[in-house]
Amino acid sequence: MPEITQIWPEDFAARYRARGHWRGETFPALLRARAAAHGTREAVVGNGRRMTYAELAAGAQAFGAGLLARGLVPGDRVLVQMGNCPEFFTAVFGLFAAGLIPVYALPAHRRTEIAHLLARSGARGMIIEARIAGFDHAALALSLKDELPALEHVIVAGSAGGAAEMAAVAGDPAGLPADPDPQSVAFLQISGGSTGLPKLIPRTHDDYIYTLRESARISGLDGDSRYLAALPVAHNFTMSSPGTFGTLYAGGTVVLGPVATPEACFRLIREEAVTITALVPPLALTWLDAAAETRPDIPTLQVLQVGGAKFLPEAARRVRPLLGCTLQQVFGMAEGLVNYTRLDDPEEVITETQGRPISPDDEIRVVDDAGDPVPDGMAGHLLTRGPYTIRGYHDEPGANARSFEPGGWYRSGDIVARQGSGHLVVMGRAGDHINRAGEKISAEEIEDHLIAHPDVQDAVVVSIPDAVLGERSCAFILGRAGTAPKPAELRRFMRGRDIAAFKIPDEIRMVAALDVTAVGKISRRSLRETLKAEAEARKEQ
Ligand code: OOB
Repeated sequence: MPEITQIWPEDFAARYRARGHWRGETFPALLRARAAAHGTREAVVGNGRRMTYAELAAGAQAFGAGLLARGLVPGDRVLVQMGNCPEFFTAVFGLFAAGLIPVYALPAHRRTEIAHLLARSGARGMIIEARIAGFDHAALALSLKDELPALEHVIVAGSAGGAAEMAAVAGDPAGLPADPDPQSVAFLQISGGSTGLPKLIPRTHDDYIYTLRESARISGLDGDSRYLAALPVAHNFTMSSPGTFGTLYAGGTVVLGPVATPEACFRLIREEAVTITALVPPLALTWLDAAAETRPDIPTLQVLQVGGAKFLPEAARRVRPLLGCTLQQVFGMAEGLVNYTRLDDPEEVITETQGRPISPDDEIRVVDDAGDPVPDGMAGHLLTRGPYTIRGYHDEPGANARSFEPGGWYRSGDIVARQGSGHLVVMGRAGDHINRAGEKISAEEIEDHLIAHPDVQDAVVVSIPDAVLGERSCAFILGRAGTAPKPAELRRFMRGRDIAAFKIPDEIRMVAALDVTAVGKISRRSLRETLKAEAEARKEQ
């Protein structure tokens, strides 16, 4: 198992320290400091529980010590798959306190993704919610434990036969290790996955806490802020932009939304006096429609952040009139770079751009296919490096060679245009990836599943523009000679592959042949063009 590290060249690291970005802060020290400064203030509210900073810190320390008492050792990886529940914070800060490294999985992930993340990270433990939205995560975890010798510990919030209960895992905090090296890896975030299964993104204490401090400032957070987590807590947007961790950094209160529907969230915003929340564009659209209908009384809400996928100006302009708050567009990636519109930017910047970088030391290059810089205002590939953008994925030599350029530049796969002011406008993606309501789907991964069907000779997955989801997926299927699997049968087959449900193609089309490019590769471009022509023909009707 390769060591888990994230290393910037020493001259860059020295600059990031000298400029005050990396301050040697660590997650265990951060929570202790907040608990000491305002222990009685509410840190996390959700599922009918209210936890103060002192309770969160004490609970996390006892839990972390309990994990070590069970035989985990600092540096071990532990996969965390939980919904938006307070125990998520006890678990993750407990892992930090014990020097253990969380690996974040999303609730939508199923056996295929979880087994991959466990194997790649070499995880020795899993901390899960026994059930999330009706799915039995405990049964899945226990069956994986039988199969994977490295996976020794399954701990559940709630209860499930055969697994340790989180509440019973407690030890003496005196047994916790010294604080980690601020440049060491704090956790493994996962990539949106543009090719194949999710990749592991090692983030350090120093680099991530820098983004929390600056994101909190840019989004106007302070000790009175109340952040509603409506999106999954394990996603990088919800966690750090400024998200739940940025809120804890600022000494505010995290309010957990079990679902992101407008009815439930408007009520929570009212009851919990929420000041800021974050959505992906399709959810923002449902909130806007609901608000147009019901005119909710939510005067405490100051900021609505929208990100994860492109939010169109048309919708963006409706935010203030309908929700009575400032829109903040957020264009970020788990690999690092995050852009924000600033709260005091002119209205047209807020509605028409995806913001500008957090840091004066975020370096941005917009280049053409040959790698040459394009002038401002022209679309090109976004390359970036900076004080919180990784220099490589964990144990992915192939992906690292593709995604990182000499000099350490990360090739984001996004096509953007930079304005003279430094604001970026996202124009699309270069790669074969579908951004379905902010969930990133790798075309290649889905094609792999489809061609596993005995009647499928070849499969190509492309995105189709969708008014609600932004993009949806369409699979073109070439059947084996003499066979034509039915779309319903292929859907059933895909469900049986134990993958996240959002990856099952929205549309499946049988074709008699697939166009190929000059080098004999199947032409996704020609398929996309077919779909586009169809959409335009429909519009004209
Ligand atoms: C966020 O992170 P990921 O890692 O799930 O996905 C990153 C990709 C970007 O490369 C881009 O393709 C797309 O998601 N994206 C946007 C966008 N925000 C993200 N595309 C257009 N407009 C936007 N506002 O999605 C993420 C991480 C941190 C903060 C916010 C989002």
